[in-house]
Amino acid sequence: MQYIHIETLVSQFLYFYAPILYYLHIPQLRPKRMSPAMAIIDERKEEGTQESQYHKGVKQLYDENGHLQKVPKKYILPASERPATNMEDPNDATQNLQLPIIDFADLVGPNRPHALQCLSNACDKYGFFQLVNHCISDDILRSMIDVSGRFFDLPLEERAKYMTTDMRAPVRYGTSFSQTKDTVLCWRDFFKFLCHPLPDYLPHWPASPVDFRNVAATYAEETKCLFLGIMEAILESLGIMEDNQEDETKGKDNGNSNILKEFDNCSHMMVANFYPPCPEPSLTLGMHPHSDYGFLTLLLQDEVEGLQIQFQGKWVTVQPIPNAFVVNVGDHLEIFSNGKYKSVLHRVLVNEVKSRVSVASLHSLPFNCTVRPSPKLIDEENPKRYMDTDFDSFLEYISTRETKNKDFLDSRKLTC
Ligand SMILES: O=C(O)CCC(=O)C(=O)O
Repeated sequence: MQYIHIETLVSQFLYFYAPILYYLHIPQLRPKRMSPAMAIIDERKEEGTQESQYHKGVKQLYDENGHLQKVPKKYILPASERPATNMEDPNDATQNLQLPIIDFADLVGPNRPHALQCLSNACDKYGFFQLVNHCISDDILRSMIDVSGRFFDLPLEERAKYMTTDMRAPVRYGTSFSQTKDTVLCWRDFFKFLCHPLPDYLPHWPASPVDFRNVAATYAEETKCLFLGIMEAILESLGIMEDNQEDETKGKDNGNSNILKEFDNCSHMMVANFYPPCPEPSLTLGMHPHSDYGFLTLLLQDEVEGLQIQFQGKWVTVQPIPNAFVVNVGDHLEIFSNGKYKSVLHRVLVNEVKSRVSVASLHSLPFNCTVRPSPKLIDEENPKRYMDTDFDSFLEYISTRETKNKDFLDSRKLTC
């Protein structure tokens, strides 16, 4: 009798009470009226869901919410960091800047001495210039913008194959600057891929769109060649080119003295950027103010304006010139030139109507090299202004904090 009673209780529990207890512990099946503690758990869960949504990027956010009327909170900058439209704000970006235009044909022709003067002035005064007549065909440039746009148009599952937070990955798809560290996210998705040596990296590049590898490989080779041409001119404009050759014949190692040779084997990374239309462009940015880490960046932008550089304390918009490159001095060139040519803060605005695509080609010394001020540019009047640095310290720096402005470079400055 006693035995039957226990058995009844057990089966009653299993068949009747257990499912109820189970049901009460599944959050989605819980009754609508919750205790305050239960409500908090639910809110956190919702926040968690949104975070993972943001990690899919702004393209996805935009595509999934065609009706998106507002920028989600996660993208809203503090008022002081928003792109101002207010005339009274001293940081107001109402003007467009006509950047110096360097004609590459002049740099390699009989007008070289004059072109070198213009180049020196551009690097010294602006840290940016537009490069025209550079010999890379319009067709290659158009194809690169086009294939990058088509890459971002692929279904998320295809793009997501390249999502990683590993900064050393040969290819990396992501959003914002650092989606895990940025307190406020940028309205930008990116695809970064290493390019040199090409045979090592090409197999890692996307096989879709089908022409991606072909187009990007041609573009990578051409931009590398162009970078070498500009870099040679920049070394000459710094007055260290002849010495370079002399040192070479004397076989003297003078701290990056053979730098042009080292650039043959340079680190080369390409970044394709995608900025979808944004419902409230005055509250956010496509890219926060930053400088680039390498020697030079060759930026190709489509016809949609958005790039702004800081010039004389103001944000000014760079007008796209069809098929021109926007070239800018990076942190490594600032270090190498011992501060003569400075990397310049730049940022990207977004707009309500058009998406924008740009492709940045970043060039520096091989990843395992040390970058240091050229001894030729150090003397009593110009003491060494920067510590030696390398790519590892840069990666270590950016992967352990939210970086702002030029703070990596600032961390390398010596107080003379
Ligand atoms: O999209 C742009 O105009 C600028 C991109 C940029 O600054 C970068 O990729 O570092």
